[in-house]
Amino acid sequence: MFCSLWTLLFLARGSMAFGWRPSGWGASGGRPSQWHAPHQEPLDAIIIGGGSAGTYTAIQLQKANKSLALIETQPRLGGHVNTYIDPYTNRTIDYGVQIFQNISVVRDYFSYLDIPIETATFGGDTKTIDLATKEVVTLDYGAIYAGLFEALPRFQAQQDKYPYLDNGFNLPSLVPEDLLLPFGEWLDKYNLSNVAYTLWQYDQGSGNLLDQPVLYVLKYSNRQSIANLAGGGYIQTVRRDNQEIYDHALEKLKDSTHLSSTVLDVQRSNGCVRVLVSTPQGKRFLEAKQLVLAIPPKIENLHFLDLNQEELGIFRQFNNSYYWNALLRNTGLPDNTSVGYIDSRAPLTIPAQPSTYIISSTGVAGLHSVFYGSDTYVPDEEVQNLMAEVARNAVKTLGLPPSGDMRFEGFHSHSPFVLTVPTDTIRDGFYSRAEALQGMRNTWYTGAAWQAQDSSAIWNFTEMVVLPRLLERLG
Ligand SMILES: Cc1cc2nc3c(=O)[nH]c(=O)nc-3n(C[C@H](O)[C@H](O)[C@H](O)COP(=O)(O)OP(=O)(O)OC[C@H]3O[C@@H](n4cnc5c(N)ncnc54)[C@H](O)[C@@H]3O)c2cc1C
Ligand SMILES: *[C@@H]1O[C@H](CO)[C@@H](O)[C@H](O)[C@H]1NC(C)=O
Ligand SMILES: *[C@@H]1O[C@H](CO)[C@@H](O)[C@H](O)[C@H]1NC(C)=O
Ligand SMILES: *[C@@H]1O[C@H](CO)[C@@H](O)[C@H](O)[C@H]1NC(C)=O
Ligand SMILES: *[C@@H]1O[C@H](CO)[C@@H](O)[C@H](O)[C@H]1NC(C)=O
Ligand SMILES: *[C@@H]1O[C@H](CO)[C@@H](O)[C@H](O)[C@H]1NC(C)=O
Ligand SMILES: *[C@@H]1O[C@H](CO)[C@@H](O)[C@H](O)[C@H]1NC(C)=O
Ligand SMILES: CC(=O)N[C@H]1CO[C@H](CO)[C@@H](O)[C@@H]1O
Repeated sequence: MFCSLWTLLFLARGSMAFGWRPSGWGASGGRPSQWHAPHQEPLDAIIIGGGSAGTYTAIQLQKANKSLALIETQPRLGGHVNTYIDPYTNRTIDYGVQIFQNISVVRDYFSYLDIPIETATFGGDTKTIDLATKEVVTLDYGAIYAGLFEALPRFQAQQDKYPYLDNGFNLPSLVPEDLLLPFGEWLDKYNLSNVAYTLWQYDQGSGNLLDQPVLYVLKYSNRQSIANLAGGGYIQTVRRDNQEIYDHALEKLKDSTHLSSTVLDVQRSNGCVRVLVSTPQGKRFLEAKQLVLAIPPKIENLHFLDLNQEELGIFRQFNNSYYWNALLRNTGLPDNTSVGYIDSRAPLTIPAQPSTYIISSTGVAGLHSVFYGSDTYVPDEEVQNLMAEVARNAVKTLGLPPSGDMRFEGFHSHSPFVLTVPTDTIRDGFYSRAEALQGMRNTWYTGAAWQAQDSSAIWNFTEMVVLPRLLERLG
């Protein structure tokens, strides 16, 4: 009820801050309809970010009969999903998000969106190149798996010490020192080095794995994920079209979704959230009772937000890793052959960053996906050149004839990827202060920074932690 009273003040502020002039209102020069329209009830929630977390939140709020707006900068929902439709075979390839966890939250969500699932399979032949010698090495998979499966239960016993890491970062005020150790030291301490290489392959994009605080590794490789690795199995979509998850969600949400839209300003006061958004149809002014931020909360992404000192103090501290993927046609590598990497001179043979994780077969003739990570900034153009070079070198190392017409069918930066803070900052209670922001100033937070780079775990976190409190607030 306070919303309307503040509208004009907000519009005045918006017009000053962004040079809002009548001539700039929409292509026709008309005014936003909200300017004159008598105020309707504010929406229940405005969600900023239509990736994994924001789309899930929107669908669940809609199911609970709440009114909402979902704002996404891209012309599609889905965030890190990259689905390519091969024009030659009409087959789809997911070279972004690929696998999910077999948990009820995921099964229910996919069933609601009519997305059939099956147990994930990882096929094909992997050649491993040693970056130190630039030669193909034959790995003794029997010994590797024996070591891994001996160590996994001991790894799980360590995870079980921290059940509060399942959802969110609910760290005790005295953060266990083990969680702050660099992962490499912790592996030595508990004789768990046999899990290292496999976790490096799974925890892609998280920077230098062995240097990271154990906390982040246990968040990414959470208990459910390790259980899948140890035997339960991941799941994948039968139609191998993960964009379809989001396209089906969009069909349900289309009246509430603003794609290709940019948030210009957010004002939160007196129990009301006011958002000024630039849409392809012109500027829109939205009001809601609650705000959900489902974007990476790096300070440079939040210029539109009326941050207070507490929020600023949290968001300005995030560091991040960098992650890229690409789809290459005609690399010269055989179909169904993937190329992995070790560095025999590096600790636990894990290649130092920046590095290629894998050149992966896709199951579709002529196409391979490539994944590249760094803990420091690298310009996208340089990464793209490095990926091409890595593919050419792999072909050469495998003794195959070079390809004359290799080309990129897709290339994406997914940075900022994993958001982290330094060890001392964790010890000083960063995450207690961050978690305390939930619900403050009618604002809620979800997404990878609050859980991990794992869609399934993000949906579970959203379902179990964020939505119950948000719905309670909405009454
Ligand atoms: C290559 C790759 C492979 C992956 N594979 C898997 C996998 O197999 N399984 C798995 O579970 N996870 C996987 N992940 C991780 C998973 O994608 C992420 O954990 C998940 O997408 C994070 O969800 P999110 O909602 O936090 O962020 P995102 O999905 O990135 O969503 C954020 C959204 O907000 C939008 N946005 C940003 N800023 C604004 C703004 N100012 N206004 C409006 N919108 C904005 C973005 O465009 C984006 O759509 C993978 C990630 C990558 C990059
Ligand atoms: C939402 O509304 C529909 C139709 O009015 C109703 O059937 C359903 O029970 C409501 N759901 C909730 C969660 O209130
Ligand atoms: C391509 O595949 C889609 C999805 O399976 C299908 O709907 C469409 O008809 C196919 N198109 C062609 C040209 O085969
Ligand atoms: C998911 O797990 C259940 C057992 O909890 C199993 O019955 C089912 O087959 C699994 N689903 C898939 C797609 O693997
Ligand atoms: C470490 O674990 C390996 C098995 O992975 C075992 O052979 C070895 O004895 C263990 N070392 C110590 C010091 O416990
Ligand atoms: C890859 O291997 C699978 C299973 O062996 C086979 O069905 C498929 O045709 C192969 N794909 C290509 C592109 O060779
Ligand atoms: C999902 O949430 C429940 C309840 O908090 C938790 O017990 C479980 O471990 C979570 N599962 C995953 C995969 O995150
Ligand atoms: C916000 C930010 O970038 N913080 C830190 C990231 O990591 C480097 C190296 O540890 C620090 O110097 C930054 O201050």
